[in-house]
Amino acid sequence: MLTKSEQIIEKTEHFGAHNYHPLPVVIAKAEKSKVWDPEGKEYFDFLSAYSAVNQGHRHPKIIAALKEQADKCTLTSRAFHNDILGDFLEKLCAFTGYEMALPMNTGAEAVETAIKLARRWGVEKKGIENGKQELIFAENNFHGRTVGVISASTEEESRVNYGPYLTGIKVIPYDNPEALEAAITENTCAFIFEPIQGEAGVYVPSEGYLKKVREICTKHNIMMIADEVQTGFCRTGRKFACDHEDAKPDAMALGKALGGGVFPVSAVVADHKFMEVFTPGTHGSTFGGNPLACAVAMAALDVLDEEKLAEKAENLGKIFRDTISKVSCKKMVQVRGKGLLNAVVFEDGFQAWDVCVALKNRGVLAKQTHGNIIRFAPPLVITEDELHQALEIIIEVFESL
Ligand code: IF1
Repeated sequence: MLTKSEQIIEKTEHFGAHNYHPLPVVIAKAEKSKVWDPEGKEYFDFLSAYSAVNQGHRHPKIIAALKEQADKCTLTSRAFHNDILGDFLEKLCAFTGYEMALPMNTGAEAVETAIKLARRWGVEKKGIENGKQELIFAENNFHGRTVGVISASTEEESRVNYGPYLTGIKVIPYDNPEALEAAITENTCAFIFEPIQGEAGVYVPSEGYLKKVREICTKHNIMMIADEVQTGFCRTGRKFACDHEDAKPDAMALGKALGGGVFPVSAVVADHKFMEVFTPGTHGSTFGGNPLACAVAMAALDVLDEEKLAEKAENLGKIFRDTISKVSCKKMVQVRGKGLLNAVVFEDGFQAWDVCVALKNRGVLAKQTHGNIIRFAPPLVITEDELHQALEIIIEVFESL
C-alpha cells in the first residue's frame, strides 16, 4: 500500500510536466514557519518558497485582507479603475522610496517590465536608435523563466534548445566593477543584476560593489536596475539588499514576498523621469494591479513593518551563521549570506541532495542548488527558539556526514 504522500506524488508526476525534481515530501498544511505533510509529520520550512513567504505561512493579517477583499471585488482589469490600486501604489512607493510603481504578477514579468523600461528609456531619453539598445547582465544570474529573461542566462539548463534568444545582451562577470565599466557603450541602457545572487548559491558580492555599480551607472548615464525579487522585503536584514550600501538603484524589480506568500504580486518601482516612458497601450497585464493582489500586498507590507522583520532577519541571520560556522563537518566549506538568506557550501562534487533528504527525514525542509550548496531561508517570523531547535537538527545531520 502506498502512503497518502506517495499516492499524491505519483499522480502529480503522472499528469504534470516533468520540469521539476522536488524533494519527496508533500505539504498539506502550513502555519508561520512550519508545514505538515498529509500524514501529520511536522517540518520547519527553511526554503519559504524561495523567499516568497517572508511574513510566514498564512499570516492572519494577510489572510484577513484576502478574505475581506474577496467578498468585495477581485478583478477589474486595467480597462477600468479599481478603488484600491491607488492605495497600494502609494504604500509601495512609500515603502520603497520611489515616485511610481507598475504592478505585474510574477517576478519574471517584473524583470521583463524593467527590460522594456530600460530599452525605451534608452531610445527616448538617451537618444539610442531603436533596435540598437544594449543591456548588461551578470554571469550566473537568475531573473526568471521567460524567453526574454533566459536570453541573459548563463545557465545551460535554463536555456537549452529554447533559441533564438534576445540580442543586445552583454554578460559580464559578477562582482567586477571594471568589467561593467568596460562593457558600457553609447548604446547601453542598463545594468540589470541581483544585489545578492540567489540561485547562484546566495553569492554575496564584495563590500563596496553596490556603491561602485551606482557610481559607474551614474557616470555613464545608464540605468542601475536591481532585481530584488528574492532579496527584497527584509529577507537580507534590510528592506532591500541595496540598502546595505545605501546604493539606490534607478529601478527595482520586485515580487515574491510582496504577495506575502499568498498571492502572486510583482512590480517595478522607479522615479517619474524613468517611468514616464510608459504611455497608454505600451505595456500591461490582465491581472497586474488586481484588487485582491493590492489588498494582499498592502497587508504584506504592513506586516514587514509592524513585526520589524528586517531587524529580525539581521539578528537571527547572525545566530544562524555563527552557529553553523562552528559545526565540525569536514565536507562543509563555507557558510555565507546576509540576514536570513544563507547558504552552506560543501566541497566540490558533494551530493547535497542526500543531505536535504536526511534533513527532511529529521523535520527540516531545505533545497540544494548546484549540487553542492544548500540554501537556508526560513520565514522571517521564525522565533529564536524555533531557530535553535532547527539548528540542532541541522548540526546533527551535518556532523553525521
Ligand atoms: C523556480 C531559483 C530562486 C528570482 C529573481 C526573478 C525571479 C526569481 C532574483 C522570477 C525567481 C525562483 C523561481 C523558482 C525558484 C526560484 C529560484 F532557484 F530558481 F533560482 F529563488 F533562487 N528574480 N526565483 O530569484 O520570479 O517569475 O518565479 O515569480 O522554480 O523557477 P518568478
